[in-house]
Amino acid sequence: MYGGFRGNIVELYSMYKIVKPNVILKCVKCGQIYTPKPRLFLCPKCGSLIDVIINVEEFRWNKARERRFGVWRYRELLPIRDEVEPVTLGEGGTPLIKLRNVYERGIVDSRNVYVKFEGANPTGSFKDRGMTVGVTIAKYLGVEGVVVASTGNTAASTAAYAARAGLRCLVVLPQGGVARGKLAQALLHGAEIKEVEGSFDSALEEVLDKVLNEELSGYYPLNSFNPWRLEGQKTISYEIVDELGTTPDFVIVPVGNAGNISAIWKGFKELYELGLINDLPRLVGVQAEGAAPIATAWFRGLTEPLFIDKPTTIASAIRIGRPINWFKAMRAVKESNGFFVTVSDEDILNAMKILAKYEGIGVEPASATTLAALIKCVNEGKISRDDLVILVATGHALKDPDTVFRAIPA
Ligand code: AN7
Repeated sequence: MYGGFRGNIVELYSMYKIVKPNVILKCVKCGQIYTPKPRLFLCPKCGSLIDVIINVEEFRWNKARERRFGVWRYRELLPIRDEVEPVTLGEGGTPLIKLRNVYERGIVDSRNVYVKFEGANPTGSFKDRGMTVGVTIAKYLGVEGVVVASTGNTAASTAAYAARAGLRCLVVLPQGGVARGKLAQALLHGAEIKEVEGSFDSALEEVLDKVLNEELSGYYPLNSFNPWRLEGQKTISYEIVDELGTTPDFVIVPVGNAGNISAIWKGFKELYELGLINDLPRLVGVQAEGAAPIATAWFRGLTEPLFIDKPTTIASAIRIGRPINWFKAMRAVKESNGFFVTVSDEDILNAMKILAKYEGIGVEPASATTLAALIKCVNEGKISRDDLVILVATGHALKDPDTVFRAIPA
């Protein structure tokens, strides 16, 4: 008992050295409030995930814009104390590219579409936004290393930021399920790689079990059940508004473990609650047909996902059957008056080729789901041709060269 009590005081102290005093944690389901603790990931009362809540005093675009375009431009809206120097590689500040040619050529009947090109991040995916915050916390907590389960991009990003911070990195991957560019990055940045049988879901289960049983006590977990990491990812929304000066009608996001769509919604909602935007966008979550536990449940009007054991899709990044953030994501999409869509592997490959050939934008298959979804939604009349639409293109084409060679034999 005494040890546990002492541990809590030390944890509380160590956390408030890193996060601002106006930050609390809140259970997403039962609403219970907690003081920030580095390893509070599941609500002790009801077992659900946790959100970070920041009581922002003031945010002014003008002041923020004196800083470089990127994650740390929005420091007032992030939980990290001003005096903490972040572990950064210059993440965020990615291009917002307006599509031109696909409309003119009659390929996509929508003329107000922008791609938020997250492939331009330091390791080539949006994960870097989360890792700059997550690894900063890990570094100042003084842990030995960081650990993640991953379909690839999280591994690549964590490995790079851990290297930058001088921390060890352990990545747990589904054997044979990770695209080669991502595996190469994890190796190059010096991660220790452990492969498990089955899908990403088995890898995540292993990490979560070990973390909850304190078997990996020297290692700080940075999967998206870690709410601090998602604080970095919410800056995608800040940047979209910062650059457009308005709220888009639709934001289309690929959904795997469902952390990113949850973070994006949190970002927009915070701007709305601070009076910085007057409207909220509608969110469209996209899953691949063979890996659609949330979308299939949504179609049937269910409020809980239909988990699947063997997810299949060419888009290995989102080959996930038991998304841990399902509750946050379903709530976000519902609150936004949005919806979920599924797309076939054929549509994904086709969309990937269209973006690359007609617009010069090279994305990996998971990201191409967004254009495939837009085409489907425009055809079905769910999105109209003048709507302002953002496609969140989460990862770079170089991540998965093998799929390109299979789709376009050289
Ligand atoms: C390119 O790297 O889950 O819905 O372990 O790499 O927040 O999971 C990757 C996910 C979309 C889905 N696009 O985001 C991992 C991992 C790309 C991705 C997603 C991922 P979430």
